Amino acid sequence: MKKALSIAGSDSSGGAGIQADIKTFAALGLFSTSVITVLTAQNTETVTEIFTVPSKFFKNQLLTTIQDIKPDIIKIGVLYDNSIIGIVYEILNQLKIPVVLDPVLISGTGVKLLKDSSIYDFKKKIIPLSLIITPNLIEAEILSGNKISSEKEMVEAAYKIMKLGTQNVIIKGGHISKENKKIVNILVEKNSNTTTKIYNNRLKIAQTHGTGCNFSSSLAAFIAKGSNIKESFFQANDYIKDGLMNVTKIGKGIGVTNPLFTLYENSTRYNIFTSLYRSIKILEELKEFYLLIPETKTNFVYSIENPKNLMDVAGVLGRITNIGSKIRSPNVVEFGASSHIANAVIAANHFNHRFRSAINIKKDKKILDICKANFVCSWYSRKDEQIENKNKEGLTISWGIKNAMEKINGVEMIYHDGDIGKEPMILIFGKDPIEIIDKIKTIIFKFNST
Ligand code: PXL
Repeated sequence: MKKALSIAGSDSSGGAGIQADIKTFAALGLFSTSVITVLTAQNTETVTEIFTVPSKFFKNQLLTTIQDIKPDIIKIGVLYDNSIIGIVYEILNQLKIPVVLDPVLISGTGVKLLKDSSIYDFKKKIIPLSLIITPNLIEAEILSGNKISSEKEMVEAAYKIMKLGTQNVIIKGGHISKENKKIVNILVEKNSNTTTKIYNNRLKIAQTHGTGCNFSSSLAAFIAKGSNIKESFFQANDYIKDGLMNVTKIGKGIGVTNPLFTLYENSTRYNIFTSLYRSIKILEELKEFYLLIPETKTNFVYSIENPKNLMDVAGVLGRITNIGSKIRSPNVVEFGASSHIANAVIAANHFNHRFRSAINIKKDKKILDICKANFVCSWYSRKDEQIENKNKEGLTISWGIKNAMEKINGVEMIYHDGDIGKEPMILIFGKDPIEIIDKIKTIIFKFNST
């Protein structure tokens, strides 16, 4: 396992600083050690106090940690004053470990995180230690002494910062004029003397907290895992994009980027996928399930929380069918595989967030009577639907589910009588596929005993 060392400040509000670094490193599969420079008392609106860790203790933290756990990469964030800068220089100068330097000068809420009187030492001692430095536009202006208002000026400033002794410079263009639809991030590499630009669409986010920390620690993680500088630049850019598209409002002030979003998203989708797949296998073994399969066959779906579109819902690619009493299902489960039943679960979830799974079964008198006797059932009739709805794919089902859910409290199943070319159907909803299977088992049991 690759090991990272973060030398940074603690952000009591959890979105930036060492807390952000540890989350990012952990999310990307690295072990993270952390040596704290300052403790900040802050929330999403302001920083009320900064406490510098006493020099002697800071030095001891750093030495004790690295004497045992040798990092593959070091990431530096807030250094705050000359006492910390001096110790970091003294120790890191003797190591041959790549350093990613995030020159944190000001907090997202506008509070200075490097004293003005320390900028000189920072430039002289810390920048030359770094393999790469990642200022935003404001930091790049301060470090280069240039005003930056264009891409050309970003590149010029990057070269000027490089002259301070670093090997590579990334300037993040997020703070450039709000009129620009695209945001450009620029990498300048000393070895190859190349400039690389990445253009991102500007997202509709006012301001964020922690984005810089997450960007530089993800960059450090990708470098530690073996990517070269250019590749790491692209990887960190994409990683941050996911975080930025999922900014969370945790307090009254600015939102925080979530470095764990992609990790959660992937593991959630994997769990949904395997749970649905296993449940289909259980269904195949249910002896009399074939009695419930309609002519147009069955789909079985399971969605992420708050599904918004078909790609948020896993389903069977094709349908679950029967040949006589034998159940056959294609062995493929995919997100986006179902449209009709997936739209039903999206609509049902809108109404009741508990519902994330659904299946369709045959509607005949006996089955419907069993459902009505044992579950809360509602219905919709396509005759009540507006004509313009009927011609739009997906709208009928969304309209029908809403219509049925509004009629009765606590609906678990919805049926309809079909229409020309539409088979009558019963839809069963549940929180997960296991709950659906329990309902199916009840129906089969009652079917056999009546
Ligand atoms: O995002 C920069 C940053 C880094 N480190 C600490 C911070 C902040 C911003 O507020 O508080 C400790």
